[in-house]
Amino acid sequence: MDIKVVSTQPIEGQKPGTSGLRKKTRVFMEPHYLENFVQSVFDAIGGAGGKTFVVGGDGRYFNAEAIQTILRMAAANGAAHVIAGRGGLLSTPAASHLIRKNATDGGLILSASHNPGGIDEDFGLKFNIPNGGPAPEGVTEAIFAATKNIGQYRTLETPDIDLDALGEQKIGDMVVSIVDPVSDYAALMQELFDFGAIKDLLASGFRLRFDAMHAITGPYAKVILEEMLGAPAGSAINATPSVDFGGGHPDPNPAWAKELMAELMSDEGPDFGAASDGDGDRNMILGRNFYVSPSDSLAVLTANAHLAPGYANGIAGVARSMPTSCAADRVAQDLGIECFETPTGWKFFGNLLDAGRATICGEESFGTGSNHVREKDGLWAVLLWLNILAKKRCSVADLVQEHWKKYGRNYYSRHDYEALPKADASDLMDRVAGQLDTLPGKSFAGQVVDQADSFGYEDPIDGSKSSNQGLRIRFNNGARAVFRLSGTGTEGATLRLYIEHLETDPVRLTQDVQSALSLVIAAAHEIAGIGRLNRSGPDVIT
Ligand code: VG1
Ligand code: CO
Repeated sequence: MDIKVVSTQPIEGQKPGTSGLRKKTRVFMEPHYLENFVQSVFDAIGGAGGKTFVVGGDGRYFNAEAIQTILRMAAANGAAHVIAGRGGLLSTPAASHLIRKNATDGGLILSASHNPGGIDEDFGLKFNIPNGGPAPEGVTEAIFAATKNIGQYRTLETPDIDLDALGEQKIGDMVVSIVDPVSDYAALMQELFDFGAIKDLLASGFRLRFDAMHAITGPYAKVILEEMLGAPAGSAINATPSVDFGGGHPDPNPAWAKELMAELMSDEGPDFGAASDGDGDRNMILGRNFYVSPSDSLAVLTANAHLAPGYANGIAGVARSMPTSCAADRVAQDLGIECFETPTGWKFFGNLLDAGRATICGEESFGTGSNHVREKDGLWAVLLWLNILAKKRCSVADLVQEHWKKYGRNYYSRHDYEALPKADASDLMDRVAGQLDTLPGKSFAGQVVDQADSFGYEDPIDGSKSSNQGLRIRFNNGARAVFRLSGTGTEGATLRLYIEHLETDPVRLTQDVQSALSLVIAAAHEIAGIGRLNRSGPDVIT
């Protein structure tokens, strides 16, 4: 094996964000860019020598080329074995499962998730640790430190391997196993859910539509929903992964999943609709003429998970990211289980899941998952919903509305202001942060501030601390506004404003969401001076 040691220099800005390093594809394609980061990952984890990794991605532009580079570098760094998905494809949850199932030393997942793909769009790479979850902050900081110190990387001069050939090949001394991306994951889903009950539901005339948004979940949905569960062919749409996601945003929300929304928001629509994102870890759930907000979905799944065999003994606890609505908290209280509030990003759930303190976790950003892997999981959420509906035999709307009657409804929305000049976004955050101490007692749009703080988190398992995780303002009527800057964008800065208001009056449970929240929105605008952004409104409202 002829190892090539290439001299390089640190490249600015290789700091992993909420979920790995995300940059414009052309940036990742610059000389040494990918190589520097990959070598830094290996250096930060004490080298790759003798180790086994899982490698796969969401199939976006540059996925296959980047995988060839990573494989050569892994071999040159002494790795013993890499398990890769056929065609270089693995959904993020499937990669997490393979990392765990094979007791590997971690994995490299290539994805920029819900961000568009293509040579002029986004690319991303993240390292997951042996528990299958995204590297926690301690590890991402070590990786970033290594990127600032790097002087050389190791690679080989070898021809590309055939990523489409199942079975074993060798690069230098390293074995590469190419595996079917779907089969192990599908088997795991079969263990967790009552496939017989879901099959019966689908055979009874219940119609479903799943939109893979030209991204990674297409092949998974075809096998699981159509072949294994018997949904008619064509139930999964946009099911062939493409390098640029058909030119769209593979982001499962009402703004980007327009085709699916149009079909479901009709009296003749299917009974159930769902979509997933670029790398398969997000989900949007719809019923006929009914949209389920992700925060409500988390609460409904927590309340009903016991109907699925994998959770028949109940769940130990639930965890949600701080900006996610408090709907799940009341379910946890009712069930007598623990409820955790963590910073945004799945990496913060890992310790709680490993320790058995949380079983189900969720984020307002269309992410839900459980202890079956250490990532959020789009198809898992779809299957849990179907399992619950198969047992309850009611509509999505009835299930959620019954839930609201019992627990109240957290009206909830997120307003995103994208690609802002960085200075404008940080000025706004400074403006809010500067007022935190003096806000309590003051009134905005007729609502009085009760508490205001900058969210910090101390991990209850390992005691690690994370500060500055969002600015929270709570009003004395229980409403809440949260300000945060995105850690996944690749252009300027994205401001996220999260707003929620709890309604328990049974006759006020079916209002229009934006109107129900209008006073909290007005108060948030006033406090932050949103008008100074010079935008006519948010770019995306979910
Ligand atoms: C966003 C979401 C966050 C999610 C993250 C990764 O992060 O808000 O909840 O965990 O994306 O999801 P940010 O920092 O942009 O708000 V994915 O599906 O992009 O891996
Ligand atoms: Co994703």
